[in-house]
Amino acid sequence: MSRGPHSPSLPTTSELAPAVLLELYSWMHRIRVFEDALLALQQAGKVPGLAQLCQGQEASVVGSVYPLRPTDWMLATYRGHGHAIAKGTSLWPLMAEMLGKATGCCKGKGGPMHLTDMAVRNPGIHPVVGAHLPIAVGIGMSCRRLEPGSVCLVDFGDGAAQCGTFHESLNLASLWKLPVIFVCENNHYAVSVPFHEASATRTVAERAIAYAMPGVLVDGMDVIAVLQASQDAVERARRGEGPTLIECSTYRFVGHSQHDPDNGLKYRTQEELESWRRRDPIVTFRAELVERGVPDETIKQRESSDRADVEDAVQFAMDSPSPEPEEAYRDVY
Ligand SMILES: Cc1ncc(C[n+]2csc(CCOP(=O)(O)OP(=O)(O)O)c2C)c(N)n1
Ligand SMILES: [Mg+2]
Repeated sequence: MSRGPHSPSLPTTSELAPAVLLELYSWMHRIRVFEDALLALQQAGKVPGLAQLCQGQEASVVGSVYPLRPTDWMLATYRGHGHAIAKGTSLWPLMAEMLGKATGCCKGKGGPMHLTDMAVRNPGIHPVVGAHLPIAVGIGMSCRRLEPGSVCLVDFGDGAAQCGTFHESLNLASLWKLPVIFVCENNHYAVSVPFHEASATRTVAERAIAYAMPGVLVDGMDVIAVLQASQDAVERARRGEGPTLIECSTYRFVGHSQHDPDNGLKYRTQEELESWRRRDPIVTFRAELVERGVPDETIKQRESSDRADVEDAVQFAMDSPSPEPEEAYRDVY
């Protein structure tokens, strides 16, 4: 099953219907279950290349992407498999791509690090830190000229915010009032380097003033807070008023990659990890759903359907063939 992309006209947060709340929860839950399965496949040696997980950051992912229309564009980092799911890539070709199979959304040639899905306007998750920000500015320019009303959302980490491309991109996007939404997922570490040891400013959001755009700092563990910030930024961009910088304060529950297998405990403390885990966006939002009147049984049904879909996607990927050798020369420029 592939659930369709998102409502073009979302109500304000206070008016969000139980069905929308359930949808937001389910997107986060699917991403978590998908990544649990991906991790198990990786540990079993089935994933060629690195698959870097966004576990803990799902509220930032889903809240920021949800207001986008199917016709809007989105770019993310290597940690962007959740973004691909939220933008509408079906779990089956996505999982097949993770295993480098011919049925993958890049015919097995993208893998976990170079995934693209132009069918949902995701021109790529990018392994080179900060390299996709100028691409987002270019897409923003093409949106303004060729597809007025469309926007481009670009997700990046706190490490990327220290790159020269960050400054160039924000400056140009603001100068030309391009419809770009810059979303920094500040998980407080770039590999093992803490944010406060790499940034001259206390936050990323406060840098927006230097580029004459709004800068918003949100709780990246709260899907509704992120959604509201993203929706405001998307609407501003659609009105032709230019870009916004959103900083989501969040945390990854796992190591930077499979080469950092002890959940990053060489450079961060168990207490810090536990204190963020107590704010797990999926657990806390589930409790909020129940409080807002969504029946527990309905949530459980959705959870088991998410799990069944992921299991089916894994089976599909495992059963799929590898690409033929000639495939290496197709779609290459
Ligand atoms: C230009 C460049 N320099 C260095 C690297 C190696 N590298 C891979 S991920 C990473 C850290 C990025 O941290 P951040 O932007 O905070 O994203 P996060 O991994 O926390 O999501 C680095 C330095 C790279 N991929 N590209
Ligand atoms: Mg980071």
